[in-house]
Amino acid sequence: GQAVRLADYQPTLYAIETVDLDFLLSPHATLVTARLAIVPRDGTDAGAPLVLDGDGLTLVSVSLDGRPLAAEAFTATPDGLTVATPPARPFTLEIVTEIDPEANLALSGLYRSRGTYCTQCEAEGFRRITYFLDRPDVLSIYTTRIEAPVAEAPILLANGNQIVSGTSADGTRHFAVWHDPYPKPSYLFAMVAGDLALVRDDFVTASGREVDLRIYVEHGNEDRATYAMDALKRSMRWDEEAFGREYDLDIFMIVAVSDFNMGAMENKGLNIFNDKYVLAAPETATDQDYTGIEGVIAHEYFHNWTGNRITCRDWFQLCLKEGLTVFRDQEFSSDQRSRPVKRISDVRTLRAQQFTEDAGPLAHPVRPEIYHEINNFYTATVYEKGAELIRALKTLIGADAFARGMDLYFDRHDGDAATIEDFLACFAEASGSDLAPFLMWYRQAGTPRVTARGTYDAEARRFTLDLAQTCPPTPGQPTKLPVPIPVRFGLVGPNGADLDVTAVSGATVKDDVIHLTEASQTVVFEGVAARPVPSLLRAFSAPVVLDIDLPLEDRLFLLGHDSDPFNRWEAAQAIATVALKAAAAAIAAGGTSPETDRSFVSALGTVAADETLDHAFRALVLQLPSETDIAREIGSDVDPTAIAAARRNMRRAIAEALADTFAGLYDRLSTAEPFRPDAAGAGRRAFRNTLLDYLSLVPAGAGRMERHYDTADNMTDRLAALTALVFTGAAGAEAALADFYDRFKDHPLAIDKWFVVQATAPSDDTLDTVRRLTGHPAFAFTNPNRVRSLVGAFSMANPAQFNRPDGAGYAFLASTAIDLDPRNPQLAARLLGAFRSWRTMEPGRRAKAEVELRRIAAVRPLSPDVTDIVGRCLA
Ligand code: B3K
Ligand code: ZN
Repeated sequence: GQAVRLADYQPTLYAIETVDLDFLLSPHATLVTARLAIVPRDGTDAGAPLVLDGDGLTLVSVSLDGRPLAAEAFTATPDGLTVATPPARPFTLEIVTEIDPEANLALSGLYRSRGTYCTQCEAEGFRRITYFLDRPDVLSIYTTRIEAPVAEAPILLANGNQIVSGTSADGTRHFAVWHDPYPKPSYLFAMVAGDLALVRDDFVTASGREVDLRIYVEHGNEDRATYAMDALKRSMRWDEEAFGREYDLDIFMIVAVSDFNMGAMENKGLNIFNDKYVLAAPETATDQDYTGIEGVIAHEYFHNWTGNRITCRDWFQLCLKEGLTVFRDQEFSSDQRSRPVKRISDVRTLRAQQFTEDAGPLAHPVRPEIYHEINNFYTATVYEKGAELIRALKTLIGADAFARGMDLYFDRHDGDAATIEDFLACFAEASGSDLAPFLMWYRQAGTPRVTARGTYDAEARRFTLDLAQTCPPTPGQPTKLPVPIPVRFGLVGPNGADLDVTAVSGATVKDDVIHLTEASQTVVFEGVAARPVPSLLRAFSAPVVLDIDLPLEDRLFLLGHDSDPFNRWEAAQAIATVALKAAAAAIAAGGTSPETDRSFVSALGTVAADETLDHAFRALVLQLPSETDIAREIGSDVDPTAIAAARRNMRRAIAEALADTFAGLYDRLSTAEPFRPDAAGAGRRAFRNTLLDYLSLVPAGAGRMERHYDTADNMTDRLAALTALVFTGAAGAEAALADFYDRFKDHPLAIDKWFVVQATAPSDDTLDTVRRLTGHPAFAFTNPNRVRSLVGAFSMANPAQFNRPDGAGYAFLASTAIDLDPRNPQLAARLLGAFRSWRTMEPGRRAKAEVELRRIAAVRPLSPDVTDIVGRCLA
């Protein structure tokens, strides 16, 4: 792909006011007629060429105002259609293209998923359907006619409301016409046709509009859509209450399909979902699946305002809709469940995905300024860091100003294709503050590092906090400027309560938030009665790395006493990280792990047994930082084998020391309760399964693992037991794997978990197993969920095995991506993200990874998607 630059943005010369689409569906030869009402924009030179995007299209005919265009009046290739000198007045262009949905394995444009016709147009899939100005700042009113054989496709859907339908005299063919009254960019277009079952409900909006809610699934899956429907209704209500946003059409539809490149898509009035984020039943879906469904249903629904009603001017502004919508879905889930637990889970994901991305060759700003392939920018940085920036903004300006800014944004920009500058201007106005410095957060890649040093002067009753921020270089950005960082804090006194702070100087401090705006600032607190333990970055108030060298006793104190639950959890993580880094270094140098600190272990025991704490919270505190987190903290010359060993040793030490406590807690939780996928039930299972995980490492686990598996009445528990059996190489592992397969062989989404367990097993045989499973009848390279469960899980979630010292993991991923690339380049590129940390490896692994990356780069042809990822990895 050509480089596209933000600095080069120009509006189009022509507007497309209405789009009338006509689909004559046929598996291998669908005819698409597009009638476009085109208007030269003010200032466009008379007769300036009209250049439409295409991608792999076959043109059948093109006419202007009803007359076929002469051959010399236009040029058409598969990848574009140019009308040399269009009229200098409004005109209608009618384009007929022929496409082959059945052969479309890239799952972009119009394709078939198990016989159902469906579309995916974001970011640039619409140009695979017809020639168009396929960019988000061209907003049009769409009317869509779909015609198909009744037997093949009894259901015909598109955006908006159905206005006409009919059947041929002999009853074999039918059609439906859908009209969407809201102007939208082409990436939000959708149509679906197939033989699907319907689950219906309804919703009355705050102002009394009745909305017909429909979820379409494959026949037989109707019972498994109830949770999604419930999540949808809760999302609709919440958006009214929390953001004052009502739904705006008479119908809202969700279609679940099996073959989908990502989670879901927010097409206006017709969301299309990966069925993984719709279908759930207790026997086949884990609590994580339920929360995933709730979050993604909410996310896509919330896009109706943040993304659809107000869309992006260009793809550089992707975070305008994605960061904001992730923030909104996170807030929703926090309100539906436990806020601290949600916050900790989100920060774990942020660190694992975004911090890791930000620390390597694929690092890019939340709002990038250049791209070669936009599909590679649907990243943790745009989504998750984008959401963190919204939260940090809210923390800096306060909840009231933030709410006023949101209202202003909705008022002022409804119907617009907007930019980050437009968005920030609303908050600057609402808060009366200058947000120009805040824009640097969007422009600079890299994770800022905040260093904090506290000193207490008992005599002067003064606590001095020296804060400094730096940001490491990232590709194309060698030097960085300071950004405004909200540091939520408390000074924790000896009794565990926050000390009252009477006077401060050195920085703006509003309520419990320090505004760190300079490269370094010293904040002085006067009247501090006793030596405090600073609790900084409470609730993770900004996406930064906090470097504070608190002694172990202070961290243990925060773990036991901090009023901020996030920082209690964080204290345990920090203690473990320090110890795991030291242990990994010792092991890598040929030594053995130092012993795990007893006071830390006993503190974990205390938290585990503290019945005043949520089960879910206790589970999170007991979970050590991941191997990926430890590797990122080490930063260079990483030896993933040593990290895995260090982590395994610490888990075993904790399990051995606390075996009795854990067994007692586990046994007391074993009383059967009916399955409910709510926060309390999920928390109980998470805690019990975390205990089982520890017990699996000691003799006490032996019988419990099998019993846990055999008595499980839900997937969360069954999968936890299966994982423990497989990961410990227990005698019962093979039998459990066989049983699991047998039970769920008709449930592909459950079989995905069976692939994940085997692909993430900490065994030197895992790569062989993964290779063998690619030939399993339940596996298919054409299905992204299968590929992600096996190849993706191995490469992203099994660092020690993917980064095998012999390079065989790298070679496997490279070969897989090379095979996949001609069929599904987006998926191939996504998998190759696993190479994002290759430069941090020790020299032996680094050399082997480089060989594989170069091998991929030399393949011809190679998609723009893979070319871009590999090119950036090697740059
Ligand atoms: N907007 C879509 C993502 C589209 C990805 C295109 N490669 C889903 C979402 O973020 O809601
Ligand atoms: Zn989104």
